[in-house]
Amino acid sequence: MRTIEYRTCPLCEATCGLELHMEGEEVVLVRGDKDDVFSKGYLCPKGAALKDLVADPDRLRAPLVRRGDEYVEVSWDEAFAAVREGLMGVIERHGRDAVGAYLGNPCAHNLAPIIYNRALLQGLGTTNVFSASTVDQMPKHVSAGLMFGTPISVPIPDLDHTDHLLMLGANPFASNGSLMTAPDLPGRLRAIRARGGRIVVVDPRRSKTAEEADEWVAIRPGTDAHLLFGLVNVILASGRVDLGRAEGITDGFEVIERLAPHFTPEAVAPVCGIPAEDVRRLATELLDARTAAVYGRIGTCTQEYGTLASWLVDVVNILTGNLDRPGGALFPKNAAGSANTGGTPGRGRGFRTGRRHSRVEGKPEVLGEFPVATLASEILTPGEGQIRALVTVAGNPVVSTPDAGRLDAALADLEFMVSVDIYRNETTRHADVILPPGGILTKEHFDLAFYSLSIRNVANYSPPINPLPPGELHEWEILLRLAAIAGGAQGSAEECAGLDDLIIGGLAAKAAQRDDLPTADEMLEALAHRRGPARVVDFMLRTGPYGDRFGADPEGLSLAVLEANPHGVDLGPLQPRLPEVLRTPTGRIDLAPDLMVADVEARLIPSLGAPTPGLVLVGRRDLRSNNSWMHNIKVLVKGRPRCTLHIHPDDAAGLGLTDGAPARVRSRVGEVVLPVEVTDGIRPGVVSIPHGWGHGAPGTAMRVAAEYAGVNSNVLTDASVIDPLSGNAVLNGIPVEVDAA
Ligand SMILES: Nc1nc2c(c(=O)[nH]1)N[C@H]1C(S)=C(S)[C@@H](COP(=O)(O)OP(=O)(O)OC[C@H]3O[C@@H](n4cnc5c(=O)[nH]c(N)nc54)[C@H](O)[C@@H]3O)O[C@H]1N2
Ligand SMILES: Nc1nc2c(c(=O)[nH]1)N[C@H]1C(S)=C(S)[C@@H](COP(=O)(O)OP(=O)(O)OC[C@H]3O[C@@H](n4cnc5c(=O)[nH]c(N)nc54)[C@H](O)[C@@H]3O)O[C@H]1N2
Ligand code: SF4
Ligand SMILES: [Mo]
Repeated sequence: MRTIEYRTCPLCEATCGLELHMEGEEVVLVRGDKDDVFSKGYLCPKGAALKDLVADPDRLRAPLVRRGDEYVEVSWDEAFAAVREGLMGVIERHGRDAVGAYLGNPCAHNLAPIIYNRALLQGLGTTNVFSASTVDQMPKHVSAGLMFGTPISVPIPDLDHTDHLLMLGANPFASNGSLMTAPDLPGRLRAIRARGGRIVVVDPRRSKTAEEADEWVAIRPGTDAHLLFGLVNVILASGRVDLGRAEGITDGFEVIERLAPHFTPEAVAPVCGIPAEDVRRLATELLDARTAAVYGRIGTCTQEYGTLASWLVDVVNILTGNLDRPGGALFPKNAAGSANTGGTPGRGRGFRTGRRHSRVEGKPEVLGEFPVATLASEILTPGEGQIRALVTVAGNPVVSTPDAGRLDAALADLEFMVSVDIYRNETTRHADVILPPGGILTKEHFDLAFYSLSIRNVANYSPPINPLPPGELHEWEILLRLAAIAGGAQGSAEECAGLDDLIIGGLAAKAAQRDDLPTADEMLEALAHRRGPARVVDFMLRTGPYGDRFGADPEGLSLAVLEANPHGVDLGPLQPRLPEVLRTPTGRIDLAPDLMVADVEARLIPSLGAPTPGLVLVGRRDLRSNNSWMHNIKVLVKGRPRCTLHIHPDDAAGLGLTDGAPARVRSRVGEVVLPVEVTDGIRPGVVSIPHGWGHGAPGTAMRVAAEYAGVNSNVLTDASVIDPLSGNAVLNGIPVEVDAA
């Protein structure tokens, strides 16, 4: 008999509602959920392929232990015993900092790691923590943290109401959006133009998004901060500055006034490769628009001036009066667990970095992490604190992080490695033990992370659909059992349950200090029928900004309310939140944080001048990929090869490259050979290779991916250059040489 289940798609940031047609425990059809309050039926090819992902025979279902070159399926007890021996052996021999941890991107898309990774890290007690954040959005966390007080306080374009959108380094027609959660981004972008609005896309490539926009501005890679400061210069010179809702609560305006004269349109034009009159016009358009939003994403983060560019996006939004107003850029109000809805409204501890520095390269800690670009050095450089064991959770750094060849070699050098992962891939093939969590349909889902970045306030909970098959474990159980082991215990089911109780007990005790909530015991009593992530989410919802406060507000949200609303609960469009949203110590916005100003003076101003000639490499995304890990799904990879080198016809002609023929691409650190795709959809002097490919290495077990291997673009990216403020890797603007292979 067919049944229908509803579920939020966990694959990207867009949070689409899926309608899953089930025969027993098998998904036979995936449709967009027309009744979903947010996605209204939208579905992309990846969401449709969820069925194949769940059924993928290569997805691991039992723990694996490596014996020589072979992996053997073992019981969970054996697997955890092997972890205990390996991990504790390294800790006894070399101390806790000898264990590194790497947390990958799906951690943000899954409740278990979002909630329980912290316990794992506490158990490990290491300072050597790394994550995909430093190949992604860390610059935005730093700029948001310094300006507004919490790293998650990112102003989000009011997409459904804006009149003018200036987008830099983002291609939502492929990515479905990032740090801008919205199902059906293509539809929402088209709607801006349909209602008479304007979209300008700044990108070295004429992406699909640029094609669909009113204007494509073909910037030289890595120069967004210069362009944005150029806009600031024009805006200040226009005399039309209007801080809008930021007026009277913003510090540092005079510092911006002092720096801006360096960045005249004429000064930034040659750096950015954009005519000075275009810089003037782009700024004037922002000033003239009734409402406007500037939005920057991965292209603006994964570059040398990533934090400065991320900051200047919001400086421009503020100077044009668009921060915190409908149609501009607003702060979402997440129903659960956001740092800018807790504590004292309008004031907080603020944000700082550099509380410690990494051992080998002396890089500052940011959000408790070190730059993943330095992971290989930390493994390969001898001395006290050298990383000798690694724990990975949902990460594939061998494909996703810079100078991948070196990291690959480094992982082979470890004394012990354990991976919580669903595949044996380029990274986990180095693990001594692989612990696979139960499949997507066996877990509960709630987008704790992305509702803090959403263009609309929404809450949608998906309960587990299928029971856990015998012999499998939930991801949260794996993480807590690892945490227990790392803390010196056995890693038993009882210890896991005990830790889970301890965690919710701690949360309740802290919340009970609020005078609008009942006692901790009363709250725990009300949650007693739940366990694991569901219990924590229920707690966060009920104590959150729309919560029922355990009965005090009977109309308020709880998990039970969401369970009764399988298509989600719409909490309305984004609303102005200044100054309540702030969590800076001053209770004010810092328009010119000291770290930024110092970096402008130390690096940005001196970098004005003629650019270095030569080809540079950027990345790109394809709608049917998801970083490195969905290439094992035939429907998503079949067809024309997508791991190709995009190059402009003039550059191709100059280098004697022809469409379809192989080219060799070399950088300071590595070399790859891949087919050429000649296209005028890229700026001359720039070439592009998508990341996430390079499959089929010995020891991996992803048969389809191996067939469509492609090459690993991060063999070319250089780990020695990072954005100093955030530790973020530079993945775009890499100097390369290209010739026919
Ligand atoms: N289909 C698909 N969707 C995804 C993913 C995926 O792999 N595939 N990954 C997900 C993840 S983890 C993320 S973080 C998001 C990212 O989402 P987006 O930020 O939208 O990422 P991209 O589609 O890579 O678009 C980045 C654009 O930046 C351009 N660019 C490169 N260098 C520069 C530069 O120096 N300046 C400017 N202005 N532009 C530059 C590139 O040409 C590219 O078009 O996508 C998410 N969604
Ligand atoms: N050159 C270049 N490099 C890039 C980028 C770029 O634009 N250009 N983009 C960067 C970005 S934005 C990101 S986010 C990173 C991603 O970097 P990573 O997170 O390191 O890489 P992913 O490819 O997302 O790998 C995800 C891993 O999680 C596993 N996995 C999937 N689902 C689950 C699950 O439910 N539980 C567990 N435990 N494991 C699971 C997969 O098998 C895979 O091993 O890549 C970065 N790398
Ligand atoms: S856009 Fe993202 S959330 Fe929506 S169906 Fe596709 S992968 Fe899933
Ligand atoms: Mo990402």
